[in-house]
Amino acid sequence: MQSEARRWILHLDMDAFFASVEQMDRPELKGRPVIIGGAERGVVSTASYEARKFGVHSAMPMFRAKKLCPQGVFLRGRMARYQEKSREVMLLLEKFSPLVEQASVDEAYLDATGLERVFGSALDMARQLQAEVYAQSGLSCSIGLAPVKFLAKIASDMQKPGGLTVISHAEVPAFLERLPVGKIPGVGPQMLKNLELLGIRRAADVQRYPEDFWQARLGKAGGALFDRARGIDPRPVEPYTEAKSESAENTFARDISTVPELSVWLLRQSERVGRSLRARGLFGRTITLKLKYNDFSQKTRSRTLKRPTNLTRTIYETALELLGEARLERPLRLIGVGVSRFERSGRQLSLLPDPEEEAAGREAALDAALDALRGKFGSRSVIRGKLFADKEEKA
Ligand code: TTP
Ligand code: MG
Repeated sequence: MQSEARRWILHLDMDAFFASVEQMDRPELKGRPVIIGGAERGVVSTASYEARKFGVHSAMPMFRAKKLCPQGVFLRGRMARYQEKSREVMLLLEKFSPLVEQASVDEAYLDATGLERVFGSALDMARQLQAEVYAQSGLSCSIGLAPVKFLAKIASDMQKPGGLTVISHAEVPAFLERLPVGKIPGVGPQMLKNLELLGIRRAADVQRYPEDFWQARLGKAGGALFDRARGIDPRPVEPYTEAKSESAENTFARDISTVPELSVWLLRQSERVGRSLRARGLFGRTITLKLKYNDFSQKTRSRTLKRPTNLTRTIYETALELLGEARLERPLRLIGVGVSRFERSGRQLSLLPDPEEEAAGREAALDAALDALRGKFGSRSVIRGKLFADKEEKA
């Protein structure tokens, strides 16, 4: 507990993120109820704080939002733009600490331990960060500062929008005395009911029963609940390492020198890489083609895309372009494709504003369907046949 005493975790969450971006890009929308949604299952993605006064909130059916707030400005949303602003904010956070973990499209944790010495106090650092986010991105955020992750997250939500909430080390016990147990992450509606039956309403009440009791009932989750209820959350801030990559390569039984033959391998590899990225919920910005000639000399060529992707088609087509540019010098004994510079997906990737994104959405649906089939029947069950034939002929 000694080292815990000086730990500071900051959690940042943008205010009404998608709606705020629209209000910033279109100043005439400032102060008006803006509701983003409809693209995904006909529900609200988010609503500006002006719209929330009418009772509109995320996940509500759009028709209901229209009834509650007929004067609202209803928009489908522009996911690419939100991703761009998200990236901007995340890069800015990295100027404050190398330990930044993006948790969703508009949320991040930052390990602020020790930064208080640089900025005067942890609170000063948080203030400066909040001001900087606003100055640089034009968007407002709420910040929570606490000794551990889950408390920082709860704190960031306490005074939205524009909030800055600190739970100091000394305040933690009193905070847990008051905290409704349902606010502890992992406590869902069913568990909440069971806890209520045991007379447990506040986080601190969990301690009325010993750790064994919780572990016997809930297993691992019981241990975590018992810990959180005492203010313990050992999870570190895990910065995302961009160096990671996903790749596939094959050495041929005999050397190959024609593009149509090579493209068959590339397609298979793109599929493998894409599928693995999709399974991990990752998107990569850089596509790399690797070639090894029959004299064992090796060559790589990379291209960085405007938007991160995990689509088989995009990976494949980029690799094919790179192959076209490589001008094969001699027969190849190996070809491979890799994707790197990962970014996390937003969870709302089916918000499809512009035509390019619409096409990407259709591709994503196709990939998802094929992934599901392969998951069921094995990776060799589905083969993309003529799908990319037009491109292959050109190549
Ligand atoms: P949140 O941070 O949950 O919501 P928010 O930023 O709009 O509002 P606030 O944090 O001030 O309460 O989610 C971030 C973005 O994610 C949000 O702007 C839109 C999107 N989103 C959805 O698309 N569907 C959802 O159900 C939720 C909760 C969010
Ligand atoms: Mg938010």
